[in-house]
Amino acid sequence: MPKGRIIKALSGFYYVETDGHIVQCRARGNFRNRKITPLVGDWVEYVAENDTDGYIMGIDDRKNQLVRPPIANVEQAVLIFSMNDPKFSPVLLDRFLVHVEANGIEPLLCFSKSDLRLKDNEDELNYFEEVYQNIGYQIIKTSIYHEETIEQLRPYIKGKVSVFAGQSGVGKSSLLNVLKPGVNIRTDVTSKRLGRGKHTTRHVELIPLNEGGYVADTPGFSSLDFEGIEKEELGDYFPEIQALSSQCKFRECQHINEPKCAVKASVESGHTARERYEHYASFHEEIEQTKRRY
Ligand SMILES: Nc1nc2c(ncn2[C@@H]2O[C@H](COP(=O)(O)OP(=O)(O)OP(=O)(O)O)[C@@H](O)[C@H]2O)c(=O)[nH]1
Ligand SMILES: [Mg+2]
Ligand SMILES: [Zn+2]
Repeated sequence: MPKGRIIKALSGFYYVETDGHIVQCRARGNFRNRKITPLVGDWVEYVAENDTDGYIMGIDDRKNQLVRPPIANVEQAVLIFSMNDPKFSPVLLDRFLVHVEANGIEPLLCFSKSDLRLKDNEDELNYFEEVYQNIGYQIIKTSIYHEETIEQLRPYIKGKVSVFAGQSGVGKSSLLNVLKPGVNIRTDVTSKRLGRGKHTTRHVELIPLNEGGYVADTPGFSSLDFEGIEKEELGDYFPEIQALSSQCKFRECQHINEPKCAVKASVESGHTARERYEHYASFHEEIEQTKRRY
């Protein structure tokens, strides 16, 4: 049976790329009895009815699978956060980072719309840049109006399967449009009143790059819950907290109320960013509250 990769899913159809051409498929295989739905990024086996249409019969095991955005076999998550319009949100960035870390996917931080950087949030942005760099995250700053910033991003996405994630209006589709001139993905002005995007992109799609590799453009969203993540494992998804946890007095330390906690000591001495710790504590609380409700 021929094989290919799903690069787009829309209204019950799966667009399977194989040897540079696309076969439009419906799902038919017995994976449906196992309640598995094909995802963009899946490697599938299909039967072709003709050159352009076919049926998906089987899905290969996935290396990983993101729920939001729904996509499989991702090698890198590019977390796009605009410096302005919508306003830079470190707490939302940490939410995304927890999900990416929990899925074992390599993150790349992209601070977009650098041309809109304001004088009055300059200090805040510089501060967070240093915080994330100290943890070991790579940061790229981009503006679709400055070609040299796009050239800086290019080597990081070449040859890989990357997903562009971030809230609506941060410029995910716009970045793809400049990375691959001619793709003409719809973008829209962010709503003035809310300072948020209008959810212009409505489906997940893998775009093949000329230099090799794929980028998944995805619809933005502004909330992300911690379903499937236990509070006991949350610390593992903050690399700097994870690194300190072996020095806490208690082996199962959650770094909340325990005495002799190396993480809290590190926050007090200024070695661990307080904001990151606060986000950790509030996510921890949120997971606990959600559990209690059921
Ligand atoms: N000034 C400036 N504006 C940008 C930049 N990148 C994108 N924009 C604008 O931001 C708005 C939203 O861009 P989109 O690319 O649609 O954002 P998106 O992240 O794809 O949004 P959704 O599809 O809704 O998730 C558009 O008006 C873009 O022109 C940038 O680097 N600088
Ligand atoms: Mg978009
Ligand atoms: Zn601790």
